[in-house]
Amino acid sequence: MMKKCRGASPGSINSSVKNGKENPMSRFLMSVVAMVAAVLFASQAQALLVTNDGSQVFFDTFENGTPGNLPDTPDTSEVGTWTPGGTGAAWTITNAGIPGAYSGSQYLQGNLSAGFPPARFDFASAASSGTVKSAFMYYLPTGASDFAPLTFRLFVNGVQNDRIFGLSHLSGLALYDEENGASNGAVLFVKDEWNKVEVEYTIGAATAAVTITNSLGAQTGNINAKAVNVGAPITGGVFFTFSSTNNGAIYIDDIPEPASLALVGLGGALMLRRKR
Ligand SMILES: [Ca+2]
Repeated sequence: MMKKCRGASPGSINSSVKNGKENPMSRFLMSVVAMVAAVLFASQAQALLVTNDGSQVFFDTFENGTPGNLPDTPDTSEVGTWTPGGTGAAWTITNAGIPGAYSGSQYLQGNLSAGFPPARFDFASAASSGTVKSAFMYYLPTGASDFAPLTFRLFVNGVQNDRIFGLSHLSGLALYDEENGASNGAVLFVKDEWNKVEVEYTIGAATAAVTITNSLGAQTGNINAKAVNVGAPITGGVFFTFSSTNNGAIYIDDIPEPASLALVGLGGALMLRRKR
């Protein structure tokens, strides 16, 4: 989406110049197109790690921390706090250039060991109802184990066994339903590239919708909630955990904010107007 937004402005300039003469009407129309496109892209993007009924409850770009230090120091753009859990020392913030930043120049790196307890990072909000969405980027290098390097879970009250659902992947990189022991071979993670992970769950529902977007395209499947916890009272807020028993490194980053995409498009349109 970023590339499409960026590409719109130079293309607009070129198309408004014919035989060395500028066409003001063409430029104006392209400005309108650029602004409309910016709004459309903004409405489609999911930039936030976690929202509840549309409100941010957690967001971290990992850009404000000193590499090697945990947790990230929140800046004004970030919402909520998180803490390393389990063998939490395995987590760090890196700018080492591997695998290459998806957003900005820093991301969360898990240097994880096989076995239990898993390394986790946890964050929680006071929200206890509504539709929870999470979107983030996930990178698994070649050579890392396929077996559950990433788990993403939604807890009822912070107690491990009270989780509503958990998603991860197994050998073959198929989306795996932790609570019910089922793999979905139609939804696959891909190694050595950023995978966009989107999860949407309405608290109390029986399933969560998961979309994994990578070089295979956008793949959608469901994860079933743990039956005993469907409709259970939620007393402790909504907790999320990333954890891993992988023997190797994984990387997590944010997805660029819709606001910044809109500003890119709007800025391009305004620049065209100023050149009239
Ligand atoms: Ca980042």
